[in-house]
Amino acid sequence: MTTQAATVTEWKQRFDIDGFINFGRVLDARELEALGRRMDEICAGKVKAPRECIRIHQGMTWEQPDGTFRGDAVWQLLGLAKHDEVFLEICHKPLIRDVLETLLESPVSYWADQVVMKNARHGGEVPWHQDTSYWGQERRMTCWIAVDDATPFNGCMRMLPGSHRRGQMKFTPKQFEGAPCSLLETDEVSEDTQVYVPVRAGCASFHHPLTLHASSKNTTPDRRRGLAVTYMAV
Ligand SMILES: O=C(O)CCC(=O)C(=O)O
Repeated sequence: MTTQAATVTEWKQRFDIDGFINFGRVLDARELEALGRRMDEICAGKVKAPRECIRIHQGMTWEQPDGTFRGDAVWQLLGLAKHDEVFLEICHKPLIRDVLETLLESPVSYWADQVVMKNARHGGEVPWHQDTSYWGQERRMTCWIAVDDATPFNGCMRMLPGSHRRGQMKFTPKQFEGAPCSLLETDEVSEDTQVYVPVRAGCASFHHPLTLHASSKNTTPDRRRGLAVTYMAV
């Protein structure tokens, strides 16, 4: 695979050192447009999705008295590849699978997907965490696709390079503004060595499940949507 600037061996070396890579483009213009549109249709209640896939910002009401839906009240979309053909196609894209197989050094199968909406002006913080705090230590890996440009201003991810080699750290469930559930936070993270991982719309980063990462609130007028697709080694 030499589709991006670096060869597959170079990506793997970078990944082993840092615990993440900022890979570049994974969606073409048609796929990006279709994904963004489908998210909006689901958030606006125009395309139906199972209610359990839609998590609402705490303190906001999604279903309005006049029967319409307030799109920016959606905090997260979960597991849509099991219900929606647009999500299904993207989550099973061969390029994404190829990169994950290279990084995990194993055949992989789809496990989960989630959209973190980070709506304009009230998109919430995601605290420092390792994905293994949620899943345990299984061999899984996430591809995070930007649907809008993710920047240091609107809440792109921040990562601690090399933190995947520190093993599982302690974490505590905490309540964060806007989140409809508690989020797991790892304390004692020194941000001195953090790096911002800005990702252009249609591009993706990949991160190891032990890599410490976080993202800040979005206080800008531009939303920042991201689709995280997780695969497991089989
Ligand atoms: O989208 C975000 O800001 C955070 C996503 C995240 O933590 C993840 O994909 O593991």
